[in-house]
Amino acid sequence: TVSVTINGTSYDVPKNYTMLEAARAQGIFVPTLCYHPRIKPLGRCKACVVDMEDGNLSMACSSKVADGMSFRTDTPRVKAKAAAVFRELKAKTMPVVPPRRLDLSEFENTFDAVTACDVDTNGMIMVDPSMCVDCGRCEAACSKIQEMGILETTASGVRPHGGLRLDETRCIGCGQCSSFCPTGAISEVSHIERLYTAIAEGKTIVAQTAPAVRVAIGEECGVAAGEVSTGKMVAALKALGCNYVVDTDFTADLTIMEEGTELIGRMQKKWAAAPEQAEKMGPMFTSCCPAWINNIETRFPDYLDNLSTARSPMMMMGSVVKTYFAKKMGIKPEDIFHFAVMPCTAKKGEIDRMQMVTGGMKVVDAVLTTRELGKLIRKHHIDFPALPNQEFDSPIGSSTGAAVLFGTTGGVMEAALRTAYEILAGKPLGTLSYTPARGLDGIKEASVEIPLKDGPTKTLRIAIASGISNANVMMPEIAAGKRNYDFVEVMACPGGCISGGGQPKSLDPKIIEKRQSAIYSDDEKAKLRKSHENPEIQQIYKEFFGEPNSHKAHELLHTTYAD
Ligand code: HC0
Ligand code: SF4
Repeated sequence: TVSVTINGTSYDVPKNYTMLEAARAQGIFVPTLCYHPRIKPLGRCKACVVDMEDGNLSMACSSKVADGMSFRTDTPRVKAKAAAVFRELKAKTMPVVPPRRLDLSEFENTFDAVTACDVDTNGMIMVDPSMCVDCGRCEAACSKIQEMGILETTASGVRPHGGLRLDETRCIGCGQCSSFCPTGAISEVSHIERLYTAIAEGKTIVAQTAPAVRVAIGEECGVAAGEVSTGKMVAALKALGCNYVVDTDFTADLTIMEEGTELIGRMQKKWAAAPEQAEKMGPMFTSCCPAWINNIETRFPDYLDNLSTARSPMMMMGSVVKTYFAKKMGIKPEDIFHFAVMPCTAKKGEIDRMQMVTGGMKVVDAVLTTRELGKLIRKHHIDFPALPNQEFDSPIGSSTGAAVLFGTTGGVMEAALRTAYEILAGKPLGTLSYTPARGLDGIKEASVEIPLKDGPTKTLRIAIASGISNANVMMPEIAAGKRNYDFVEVMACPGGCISGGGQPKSLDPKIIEKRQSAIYSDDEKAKLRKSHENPEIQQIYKEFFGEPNSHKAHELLHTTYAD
């Protein structure tokens, strides 16, 4: 540690701290705007200046502490500087002409009514330069964290690079930019109006909720980060007018059955092939992250045949709700409005993919992000922390610990191994918590030895890419034969869905770890922890699908990709 004096009092602080971290650690307020704990200091807004002993002003976000240093955060000129920064921003972001709402009802399946002028959208995110304060956080999220380089911030606000419109770029819709934006200049395309319209039309409202929403929705409505709010989330959705609330975790278990069966089929062929031929087959990639699908379609189309054909759990739930569930409940599918609450902005694009049209229908009608659900809960004055816990609706509401793991990087892999290993080896994988798949490293890999129940021991080489930048490093190396895998999980957001682009905005540097621990604890608490043990999954195969990868399963639970 080093000793620093702040506002006349001395403190011992770690020597790698910035002045900002040193002050905040003592509870001393320093205003910031462009600073974000998960981005290297940008030093753009200058709201965080402090008064140094030598009479200079210094930016606290980007200067390190030194032993014996002394500075003040409370002098009149520091306050005047911060006030000037915010005054200027306010002037910039108060549009002279209020944005005009256009009637775009004929396009309602593509995007909701959007504001006029310069607002740009690709159906997943929306960019409104008139609200931009030029802090640069979105640009850093896109180019430094995701390494996509789609955006640039200029004096006239944020825009895609090179004068392109968003849908002319290779933006994958991950929404990381929107979760770092402090003003709403970049946001998700809102689907809240779709829900209100459906309620007004008297539709039967069915909601599904993603694994990662339950560990983050509380942050929007007065619950501490890292707590699991499943029961309150269900209660809040019922209070908002949902007739049924079902669990995406149920179809995460269904995904394991479908994708696991597909993997086993591929591996049996691969293990039987000559080694050279086997290597040429390449790995199977997971297909549940829509931003990853967008990325592979635009950047690596040669690998489309390596994507699992399983639809994402969200889309599987759409099919199940409008067929199996509708029939059981005696409701006509066209009278159902089915929406998903997701931690993700790219999911808003996934529901519009033409490959997902099933029986002439869109099976998921809208996607609300965790942030949008938070907004609704607050708008309707629902006292979230005080809500009683409610259960998901049967018979598509039960799930296992394996399913909730989907919400974090490595979780799909771990869930798949629990089931695939047991089917192949005829006995359980030694440990339920498979540590090589855990944690937040960008690329994790492991070899799993599987003693086949009817043959020799085989090796399954797995890898997990957390964040699209890591996937984009991995892909050319796979193509060059430098990385040889059998099964690869990719999630486009670093950490997986827990840090999805539609999750609550947070300035807590440990937020991803907190949400990840919540996911792991939810798995540990579950009575059943393997997808194939879920009784409602066994029932839906018995009553409806027959068996995994059956003809009916292919029709409703699998898809194709665009090249
Ligand atoms: Fe995810 Fe999913 S785990 S993508 O991250 O697979 O968004 O939470 O809902 O569909 O289950 C997001 C989260 C989902 C899907 C599931 C998968
Ligand atoms: Fe970049 Fe993702 Fe934002 Fe698109 S959605 S601009 S890829 S951060």
